Amino acid sequence: MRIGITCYPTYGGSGVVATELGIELAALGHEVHFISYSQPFRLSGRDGGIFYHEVPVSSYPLFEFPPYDLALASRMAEVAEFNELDLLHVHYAIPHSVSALLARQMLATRGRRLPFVTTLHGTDITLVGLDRSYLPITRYAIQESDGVTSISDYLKAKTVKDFEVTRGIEVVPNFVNCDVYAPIADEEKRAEARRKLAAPGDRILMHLSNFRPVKRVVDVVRIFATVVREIPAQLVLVGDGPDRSEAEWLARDLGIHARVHFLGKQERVNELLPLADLLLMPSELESFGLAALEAMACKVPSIATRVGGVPELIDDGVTGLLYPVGDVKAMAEGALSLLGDKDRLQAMCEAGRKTAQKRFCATLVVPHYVRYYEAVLAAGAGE
Ligand code: GMT
Repeated sequence: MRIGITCYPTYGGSGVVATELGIELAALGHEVHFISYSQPFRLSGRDGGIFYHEVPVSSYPLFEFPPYDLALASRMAEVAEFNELDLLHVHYAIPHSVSALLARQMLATRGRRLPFVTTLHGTDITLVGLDRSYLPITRYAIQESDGVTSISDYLKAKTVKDFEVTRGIEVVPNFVNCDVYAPIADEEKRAEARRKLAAPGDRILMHLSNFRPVKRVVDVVRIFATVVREIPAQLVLVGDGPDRSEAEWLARDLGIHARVHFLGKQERVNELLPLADLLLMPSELESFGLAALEAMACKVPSIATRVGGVPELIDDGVTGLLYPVGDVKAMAEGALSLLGDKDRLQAMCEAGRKTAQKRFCATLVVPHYVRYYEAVLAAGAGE
């Protein structure tokens, strides 16, 4: 198939899923065309069969708000026509599904069929999508998509309820490449890499996100502050975003900044995650929680919140520990008790990797997307 993929190319789960999907599809022999305003950050020239088409958005004094969604629709239609795309797959409903809808209509007038699949990721439904200024058009574009997928049962139910969507939604969970995200088998190599972040004997707690308010990065620092009062440990924060400065200030105010390391945006998180003992994901909401899955594949359990789609990923007490949002004390106690129980921690590491392999491995989930594309194409074949 020739597939066009549109996503937010910046640091964020939906862009990561879209990019990894493109890479996996290309590895299966499909031709993949990314259409976005800049190159998705995890794409950096990894494989053949992948093409990138930038969407130029021209500014004009009259445009206080340059209309990216229109420029995107035009580019989608062009790329589809020039490269004979079979379908478009857009990640994050706003505004990508609306642009795809326009592109489909534009091409229909030229006698060309361009079905599109919309994948719902989270805040496109739970936050931004509920804004009255976006809700009607988001609902319309979801309803009119040729296929709609959601990354969890939770998000599907939320979409049906809040958007009164009546069309079918296929749940296709997020996935991880279990070869790329894997523990470091050689203990000496792992110990050597850990020494760059922590003294021998120190525990490493990690956080990975876009540092948006929904991630509650301040809670991460507070959890760590309690942990480090009891045991020698380091906190490694990967990513960047609006709440980073507040977290940095808090680490200073609490006098723990020498043990808190803000690494900023990192491209090869698969090399960092296996160095951690625990991942902290105290989010207000996660429709899935991709960072926790990537960590599980690396044999790193999460201390996380029982929200949204997280319980579909993390089996509380088996592959991680779940707590109410904001219960920093309980999360710190959970982290301490797990780190203090070698056998339980080891069992959780093993169970996490097994779950990643059995339920969320790219080799299982990517073919699910392919089957779904085929069904979408077959459904409209007679039109
Ligand atoms: O995190 C966000 O606010 C936006 C979104 C994104 O674009 O990164 O994240 C969502 O999609 C991820 C990938 O499917 C999921 O793992 C996240 O749980 C989900 N975030 C929320 O639901 C808050």
